[in-house]
Amino acid sequence: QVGTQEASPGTPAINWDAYPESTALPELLKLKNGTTVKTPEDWMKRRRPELQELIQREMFGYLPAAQPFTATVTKMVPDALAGKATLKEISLNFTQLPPEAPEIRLALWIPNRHPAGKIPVFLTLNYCGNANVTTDPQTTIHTDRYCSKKEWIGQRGGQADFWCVEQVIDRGYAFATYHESDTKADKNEWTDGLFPYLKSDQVPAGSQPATIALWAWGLLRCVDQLAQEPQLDPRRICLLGHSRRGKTVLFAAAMDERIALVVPHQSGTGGMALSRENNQETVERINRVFPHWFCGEFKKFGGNEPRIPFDQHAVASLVAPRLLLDTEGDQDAWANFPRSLETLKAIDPVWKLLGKTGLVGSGLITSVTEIQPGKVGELLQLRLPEKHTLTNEFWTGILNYADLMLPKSTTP
Ligand code: GTR
Repeated sequence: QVGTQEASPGTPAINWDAYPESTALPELLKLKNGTTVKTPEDWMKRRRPELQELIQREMFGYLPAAQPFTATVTKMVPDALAGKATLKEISLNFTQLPPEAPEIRLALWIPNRHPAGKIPVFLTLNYCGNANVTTDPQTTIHTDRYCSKKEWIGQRGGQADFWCVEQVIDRGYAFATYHESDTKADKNEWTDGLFPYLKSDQVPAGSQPATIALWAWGLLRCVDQLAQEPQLDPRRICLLGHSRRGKTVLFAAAMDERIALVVPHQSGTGGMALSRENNQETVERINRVFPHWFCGEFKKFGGNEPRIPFDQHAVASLVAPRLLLDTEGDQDAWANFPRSLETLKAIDPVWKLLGKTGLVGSGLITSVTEIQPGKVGELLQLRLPEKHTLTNEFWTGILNYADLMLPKSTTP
């Protein structure tokens, strides 16, 4: 059972010899066999797969393999958002899973006015249903999925000010989203969503995909679909998630090179913030309060952080050489932005090894006007005077950064 903290009677004790203690961050540019990583090929072909294996086995659980699906457009609204966008609601039905396995309901708004060429897209994971992300009266409301905020179930636009979909559309980007409970409810129960269908007998109980891995899997199936959408640019697929969903998008981008830009917004512990010397949310606390987010193996590290054979810099390093924008609020008591900036510093050598700029200067900016050519690299922390939330000012920074740093448009 994923999320079980107690070893059942008869389970052998953890062999701590395999997890030597180190208060220093484990080295990124060294293979398991001790050889130094010297070339981009050493990194991409050898070290990256080693780290992907490690973070899945010990933290997130193994990401299930992709599944084929049929994509059915269940609704098409050419004049959504007061005529600014075309809304496409697409249902992803997994053809090799039993028919009772849930579908993923992807909502996609494509700007009706945009620069020539293929359109970049932001894909997000939402808390409480697609109708909650905008006040657009045309989005279908679903009430059959779990949401911890009961007042949002069946309600429209509860988080419209947070997702700022119109702002994204006005800037010429498409916006896509799915409700996390399509894949897994945010609770320590394992009978709903896709877990019953995606768990594998080949994987040890302690490394079954936990909630964050299942959410990430759903995002990557949405990417499968977005990459096929004729108007969208498959080279400019961006992922954004907040907090627990920030942890999720970081893991998804670490596992899949199709993501051009990832924005783990205020992702904190288990996301961009290092677990070692984390004086805000400890691994012990996150495992205790949210036992379903990470796999069973991760439980042993609560109070034993120096024994984690990697740290969050290893997760973030897997995004190299792509774009990683770490957005933080300086009044956010959860996300530990100083320890997230340390992660950026620790991974910078990987971008440099791959011939990229990585960090420019300290890597920290505190205003969106600082996003200028030559002033920012593929790695950046944008820290605004905000709390634990997403605002239009963050979106302005994110979209300015995307305009500047994403590859130029592919011709239609
Ligand atoms: C907190 C949790 C954080 C963060 C946050 C959120 O309670 O401890 O790690 O994920 O929730 O998702 O808003």
